[in-house]
Amino acid sequence: VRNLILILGDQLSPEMSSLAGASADDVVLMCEVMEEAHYVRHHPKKIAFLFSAMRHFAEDLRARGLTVRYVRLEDEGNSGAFGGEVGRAVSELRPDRVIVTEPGEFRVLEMMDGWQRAFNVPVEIRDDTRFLCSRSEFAAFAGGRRQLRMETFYREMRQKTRLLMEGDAPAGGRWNFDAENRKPATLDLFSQPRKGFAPDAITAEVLALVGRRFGAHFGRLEGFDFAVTRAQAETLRDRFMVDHLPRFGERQDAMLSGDPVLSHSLLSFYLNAGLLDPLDLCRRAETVYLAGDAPLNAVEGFIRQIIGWREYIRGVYWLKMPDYREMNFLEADRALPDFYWTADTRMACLRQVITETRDNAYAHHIQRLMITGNFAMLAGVRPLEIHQWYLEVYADAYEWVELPNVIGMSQFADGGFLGSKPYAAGGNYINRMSDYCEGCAYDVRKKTGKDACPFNALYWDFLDRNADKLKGNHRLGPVYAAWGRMSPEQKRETRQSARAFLAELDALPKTY
Ligand code: FAD
Ligand code: DLZ
Ligand code: SF4
Repeated sequence: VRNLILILGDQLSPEMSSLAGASADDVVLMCEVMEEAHYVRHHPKKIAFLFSAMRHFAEDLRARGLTVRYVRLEDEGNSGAFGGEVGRAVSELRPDRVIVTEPGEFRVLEMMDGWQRAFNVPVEIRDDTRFLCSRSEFAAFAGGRRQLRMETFYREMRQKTRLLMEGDAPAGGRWNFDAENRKPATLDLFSQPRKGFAPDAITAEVLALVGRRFGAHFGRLEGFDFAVTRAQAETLRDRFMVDHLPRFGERQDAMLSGDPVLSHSLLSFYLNAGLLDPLDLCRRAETVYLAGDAPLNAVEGFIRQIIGWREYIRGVYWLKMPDYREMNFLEADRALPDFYWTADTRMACLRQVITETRDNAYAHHIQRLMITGNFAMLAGVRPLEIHQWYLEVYADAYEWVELPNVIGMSQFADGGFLGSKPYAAGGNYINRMSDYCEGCAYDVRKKTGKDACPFNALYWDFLDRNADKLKGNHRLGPVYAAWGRMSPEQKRETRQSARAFLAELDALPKTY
């Protein structure tokens, strides 16, 4: 055997750099390993999705004439780890070298760095060319700056890709149309039902396996209807372009019980696993705009999420790891409340988002940022614990994308390296952007007291508690001024309400 090419579960693209130049003299190794499914207790739908997509991809590679060594989870001899499987394949096949594409997690890259020595074979680690901005290009962009801003990076990516450009100027004369994208929740936002796929024989076998081996993990396996092949993911992509993209922008920040997706694309599972190509997706969205079938604010917003946020987040991850994982700028030290695992809370917003997360292994951006993320930050939950939760519960979660979104964007645990201010909000914001408060045991209009919305007192208490760290942030100037204008009595009541609520939270039993 000439080359042993390792393909990981989130590298399911025919264009993978590790596959460039592959021929019949090579062997492609794919393996289902306990270590990956267990290092955090992933949602069963995520495991089922990846195992089924991996098995389908192996069939595609075989159809291309490649030899695939596919190790199933319960195959005899499965060592249960990437290293063990590479070692086993090297000793049986004696390849001239091992080829991989760089992984999405620092943890896995560290393993790979040890293989050359451990298995006495050259190991070639290639760049992941699915991303527009390589790790070294991002490092050059970041330079030695203490703070980065996505907007600056995004403009460079627009120029690099030429997406939505008219000569050197952005289409429509502006780079960013977000100001038009903050429509609150109204019932006319309900979106078309999403297409799902009935399990085929491969998926049915995987579902039985996952139910048997991972049934105790948080999350429902029932109702699994994800795309598991490139062709199926492309069907979803094409439907999104017609049914949802035109309204993508205006409802981006809204949340409605009964519609967990609204006009979001629901494509992150497939982008991150390699079933869809990010640049191709953006080009298609641009074509819809150029044909006059979707407005610029929608298409620019969608493209910005992908060539802007997604690339920027990845850049920050590789720039800052491994220290980034441990960051805790606000010195938060509360355990993650049990209801993140049970949805058993009287707060309707959290109950709704956690229930949807359990059922679908999905929540959209504002739910992740302004409900579960916002609450954890206001309550002072340890960043590492909430990071672990996000990594476990969403089917699109890999550390490269999940960690900076949690540590940086949602918990402000990096002290403002990635974003300019904490995404903190009280009940007013949630009430404006969602219909959750209507069904809540708490009163969103009340600021303090036992039946007041807990987000209200927690919001001010968070700012007060962290004043020494946050007061200097110029974007928070107006809110600190408003806090300063409150009477001593109001302040005392607010602090008391927040403390009483947090004490109740700490007293809740642990069941998960
Ligand atoms: P859409 O709203 O349709 O957006 C289109 C695409 O843009 C997404 O598919 C995604 O690829 C990309 N995108 C949008 N926002 C971001 C972002 N902030 N970072 C990276 N890519 C983005 N995204 C993940 O893919 N995996 C995660 O584990 C993850 N964890 C998150 C945790 C927190 C606390 C927050 C606030 C955000 C997280 N995100 C994560 C980003 C974002 O919420 C999801 O990408 C998005 O909700 C996926 O749903 P969608 O495909 O319907 O997105
Ligand atoms: C998430 C995951 C799971 C649950 N299982 C596997 C697996 O058995 N085999 C595999 O190749 N990949 C799996 N993955 C995805 C990996 O965790 C992912 O490729 C690495 O974390 C690098 O991003
Ligand atoms: Fe959430 Fe407060 Fe609204 Fe209840 S009242 S749903 S706790 S924001």
